[in-house]
Amino acid sequence: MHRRKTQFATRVNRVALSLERRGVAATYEAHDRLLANRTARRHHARATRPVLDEMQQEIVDRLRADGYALLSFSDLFPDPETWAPCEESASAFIAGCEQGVARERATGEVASELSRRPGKEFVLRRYPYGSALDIHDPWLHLAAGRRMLDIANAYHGFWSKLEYVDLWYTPPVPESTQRQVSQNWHFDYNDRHLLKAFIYLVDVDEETGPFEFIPGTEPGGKLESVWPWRPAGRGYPPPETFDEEAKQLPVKTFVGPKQTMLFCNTAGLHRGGFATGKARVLATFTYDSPAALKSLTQRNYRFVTDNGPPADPVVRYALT
Ligand SMILES: O=C(O)CCC(=O)C(=O)O
Repeated sequence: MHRRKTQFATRVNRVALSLERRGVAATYEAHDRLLANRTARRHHARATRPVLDEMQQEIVDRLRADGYALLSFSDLFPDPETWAPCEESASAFIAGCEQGVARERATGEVASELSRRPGKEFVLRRYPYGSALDIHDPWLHLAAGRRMLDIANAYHGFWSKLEYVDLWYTPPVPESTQRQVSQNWHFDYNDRHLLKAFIYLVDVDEETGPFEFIPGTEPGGKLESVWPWRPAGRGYPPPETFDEEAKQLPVKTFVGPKQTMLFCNTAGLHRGGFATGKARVLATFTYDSPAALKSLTQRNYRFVTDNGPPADPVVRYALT
């Protein structure tokens, strides 16, 4: 009797979960087509369009053609003054992670100052959910600056939201370790309009868990039918079969020196962070649509300000 009740409860849970997922997906679609994203598109269409310089335009063109654009930080930000505060913050983060990881290895105990998210413990994060960030934080300052936002908005065709700002430190694991979650091929299910920026904060080679992407698998891309995007959908093709299939596809593996910068539409298939030789460290920003924030995702930070909201409406829209 108990067993039957348990099986029944499991079935009810599964049905409830599936209904909830369908409800969330329907809310997303309504906001994408009719509500929040329509407003964001209208803002973009009505406001004076920023004039993109050659580099910004090239990034947008490459994103439209291939779903990604690879460059060096200094291609987009030639002034070394832009990098200086980022370097300082990155060095402090790396030093803290190295100390914490060394202590964990020595004591076998978890270092409580290292921030990990349940389900993805292999990544150490600079900003746990709910972190209060102001515009003086070097990464928020960079991510919410017009040089970055104008690229995101031109690519999306609407005023984007800045959903996520973080630094990730991924310590190496033995090669025999099984890949976990985002180390496997997947698409991000939380928006079809996704743009992520990654900046490598160390040199990344094949053994440092490089980011990988299959160009064309993003929504609207030539290969989108390989594993079609769905809101709240099955983001992970089964690795047992797909890892072999991927070998026939035009996989891009982004190895590169420190300050390599990559823009990518991660609604297409990607994976990364399987570091086996040395730790991978990067900065990552996500630009998405208001529909995603209304239904499928939430910001990892709280924007705080003493001087009222930012005066520039594009920046204000991205942060609030
Ligand atoms: O860690 C990586 O390289 C993969 C990241 C990823 O899956 C994502 O940002 O959506």
